[in-house]
Amino acid sequence: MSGAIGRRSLLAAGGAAALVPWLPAWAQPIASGLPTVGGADIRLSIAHRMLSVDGRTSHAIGINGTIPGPLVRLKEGTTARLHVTNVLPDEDSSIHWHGLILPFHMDGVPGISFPGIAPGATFTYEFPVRQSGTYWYHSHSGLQEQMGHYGPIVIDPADPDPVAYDREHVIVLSDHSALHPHGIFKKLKQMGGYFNHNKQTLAGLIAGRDQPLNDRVAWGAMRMDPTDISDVTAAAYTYLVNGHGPADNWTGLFAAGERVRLRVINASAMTTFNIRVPELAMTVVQADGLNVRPVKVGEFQIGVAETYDVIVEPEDRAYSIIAENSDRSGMARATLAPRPGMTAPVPPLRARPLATMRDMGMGDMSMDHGAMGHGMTAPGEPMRHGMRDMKGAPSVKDTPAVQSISPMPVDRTGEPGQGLEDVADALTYRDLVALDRNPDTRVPSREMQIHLTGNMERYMWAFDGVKMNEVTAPIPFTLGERVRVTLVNDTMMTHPIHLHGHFFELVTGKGDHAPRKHTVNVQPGGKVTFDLTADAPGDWAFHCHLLYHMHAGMMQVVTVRAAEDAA
Ligand SMILES: [Cu+2]
Repeated sequence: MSGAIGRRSLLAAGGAAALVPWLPAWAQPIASGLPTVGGADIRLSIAHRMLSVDGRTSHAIGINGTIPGPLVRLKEGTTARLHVTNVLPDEDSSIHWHGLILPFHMDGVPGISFPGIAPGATFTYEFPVRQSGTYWYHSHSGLQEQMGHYGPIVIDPADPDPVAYDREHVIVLSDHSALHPHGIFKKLKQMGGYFNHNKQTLAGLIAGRDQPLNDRVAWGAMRMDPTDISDVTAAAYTYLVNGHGPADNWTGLFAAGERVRLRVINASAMTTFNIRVPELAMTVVQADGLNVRPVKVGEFQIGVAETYDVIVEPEDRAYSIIAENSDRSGMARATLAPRPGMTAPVPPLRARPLATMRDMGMGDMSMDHGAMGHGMTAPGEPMRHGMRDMKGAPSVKDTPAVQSISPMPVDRTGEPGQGLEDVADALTYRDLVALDRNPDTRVPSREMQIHLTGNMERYMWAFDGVKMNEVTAPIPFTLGERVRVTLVNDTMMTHPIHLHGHFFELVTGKGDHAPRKHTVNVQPGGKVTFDLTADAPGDWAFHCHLLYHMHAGMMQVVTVRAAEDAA
């Protein structure tokens, strides 16, 4: 329980090296590998524990006593058998295996795939391991994920790995708060911008920073805030690498000359990260667990629940790994070093970004965030009406969960994401090309559009204006059919949209080598199109992976049935 607290006082007393044998692996800020479980029968136990971050202790939920939970290491071609015990005294729990292709009743979503795991009960998950790569697992019960209930999965391939590397480090990113998640949600419900301490100020206006006055008036008339990039910011969060805060400085070791594989997992509840290792190029080799053609970048955005594997070839010196929240309100920080105790400079947070007219779904009508002041000088009613024209989206139900409809959403898969507008060598989805040919290259026989809708003021989030608790029927797919799905973002937020039990192919012009993903970030005012083969019978969760958006209703159920079963 108190290992991490003990570590700090002990560190003060002696040298880190002398202590290493006495501490569990997770308590060591120097990587000697995450605690790992594998083999024919894996046992995981979910329980309360205390977590110490940068010297401050708070209440959390861990798995097998650690946060993140242990690395689950599987092998493609075997059968996974995982016995999960819920030691929480008074609430159900669950584990969802994010990105894994498995029978739907092993998917771990209470109310959709199974009843959940009652206090004191053990549920055994058993499924064939049909893939390889970097994935993760987390609770799908309540808001437990925010409290530390998540961990990494690495599946070693049956065939030789096409990615050559000498050493690997798993980098689990997360957002930790000393506030209870229900408290965070309550504050968001009371005031959507509660955690935004980055609002524009009168001082900024006078000093000529930020937006000019007429832009501010126009945005205000629309009841929107261009500094509103993320709902929960560094005001509430400390950003973690493998459970360690920036001051804890988790350190991954390497030997000069090695090719080091970083398996980066965004296990946070609400945070879109921009990742860079200053002065070190990264070669992206895998996205969402599936190999892609190597692409060299200086920085990349990782949405909540996405994974990226990158190769770095560091020299004999230390480097900082920087994971900056896309709103630039805070960062996670870790170190790569050839020897323990080394550090590299940590760059300051960069200037915070402002949302643009493109983020409002004004598409190519906008030149830049100053455009409205010139092109549409009349703030107020006409504009406001234009931002909520339901005729532009006939499939969307007119409910309070719809604050705006993007009048001109555009494909933004060629843009790197918020907080990276001024970074030249950042990854975009259009840079991704699958290493292997897509398993299904049929032309879709049907198309559908789903709108991502929200109301920041009332903190309501939904698909097509209908919250999960108001949905009357699942979204039906016929087993084996191929469908083209377009997600249209009518909100000012980036939403990481996740479909359980399937991979889908992003339509970005890569033909039969389209990148395949389980989670896709849809930029504000943007749209993303993917092709889906509905090849997994059963009921599957489909939701925004921002935890509080899902909790507020941005979730539905997809059902895949054989043609003869369909009503
Ligand atoms: Cu969302």
